[in-house]
Amino acid sequence: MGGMNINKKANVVILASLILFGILILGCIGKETQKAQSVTPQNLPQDNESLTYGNKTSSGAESIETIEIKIKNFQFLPSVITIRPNTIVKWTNEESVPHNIVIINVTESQTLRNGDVFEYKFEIKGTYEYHCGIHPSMRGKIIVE
Ligand SMILES: [Cu+2]
Repeated sequence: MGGMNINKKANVVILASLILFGILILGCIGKETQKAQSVTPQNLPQDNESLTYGNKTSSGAESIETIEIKIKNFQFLPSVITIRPNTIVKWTNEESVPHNIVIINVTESQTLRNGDVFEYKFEIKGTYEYHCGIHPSMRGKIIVE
């Protein structure tokens, strides 16, 4: 009697293990099928969103704009711009004559040769006058408000 009992118990344990094992395998297959179905549609739009977002911002949640000013024919184009605080202004020298940017009481760029770029981020409200240090008659104004 005692021996039979142990055998029965052993059978029950084996059977239970097999059932558990089966459930585990089914569970894994089920999960994997679900994954394969849900990954593609869910992740694609998210990736696209973050790519677009990354292009617009350089730091933090607030988007930072960049305004471009061309230097051409001894002129800043446009010569007067109005921007919001924390906007980056980017000057590009588009002619063969070297120029530079002197923002009065703020900063001064290197000499910009053809194709060179100078960027400055205006964080504080105010009116900023600037000129070319090489050709002082070239003038411009940045209004931050
Ligand atoms: Cu100049």
